[in-house]
Amino acid sequence: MKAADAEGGAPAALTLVSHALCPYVQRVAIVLHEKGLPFERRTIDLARKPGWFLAISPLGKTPVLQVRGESLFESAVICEYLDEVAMPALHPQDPLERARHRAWMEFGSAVLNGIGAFYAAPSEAALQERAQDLRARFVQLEEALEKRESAGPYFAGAGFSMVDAVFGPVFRYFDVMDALPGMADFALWQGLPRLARWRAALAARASVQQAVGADYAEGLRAFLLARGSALSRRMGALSA
Ligand SMILES: N[C@@H](CCC(=O)N[C@@H](CS)C(=O)NCC(=O)O)C(=O)O
Repeated sequence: MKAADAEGGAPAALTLVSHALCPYVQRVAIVLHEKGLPFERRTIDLARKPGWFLAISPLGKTPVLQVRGESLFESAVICEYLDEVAMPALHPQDPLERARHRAWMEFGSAVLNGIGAFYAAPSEAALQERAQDLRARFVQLEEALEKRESAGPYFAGAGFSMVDAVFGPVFRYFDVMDALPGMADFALWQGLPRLARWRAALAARASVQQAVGADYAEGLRAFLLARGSALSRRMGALSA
């Protein structure tokens, strides 16, 4: 069933106002793909926000989803809207279970903040601390996966859910960052088999793959190198 079947009408022409690297944009792109909803992208440069973008994005952030003349902002809200108007449902039916999933989506946003703090860490000491913070989050995730009743491979078992749409972009950072100098020393993924399996399943999912362009890895490396951070200096030392 497509959006046209849902109460409230089809979100006919959809435009996703995007930034090429934004993980919050990616989660919306993943949900759109999972629901088979065609959409156009309008990619902006967040370093030079155009006036038309500031006029439709109250917080000046991507993503914005344009739907029938309305501009929706905040990725979680956009994802919830899409789940209400188009099948398949990516949230569980049971309200308690749905609330639990929403809480883990929020956890995913906290991990994204942790990744931002890691790549922006100004000193080696801060980088070490931020790596430990990330590692602690990953251990929490492994424990959450361990408590599941199913074997996976996704967050809630065999079916793809909204939590998966949030974590696909989280894990994608590490497809680039794992290869950076000294990353292995942080042992971020060590001894976390359920998390590794979840990450691999998300990386193989078509909706997750299509959420970024072919130049994503190159773009992310350039972005990280330009941060002026401890991680940038490690990267610069390698390419010097
Ligand atoms: N809570 C927002 C976060 C979105 C966000 O932080 N977007 C970043 C890019 S990934 C942004 O637009 N930053 C520009 C800025 O803050 O000026 C959401 O979930 O949509």
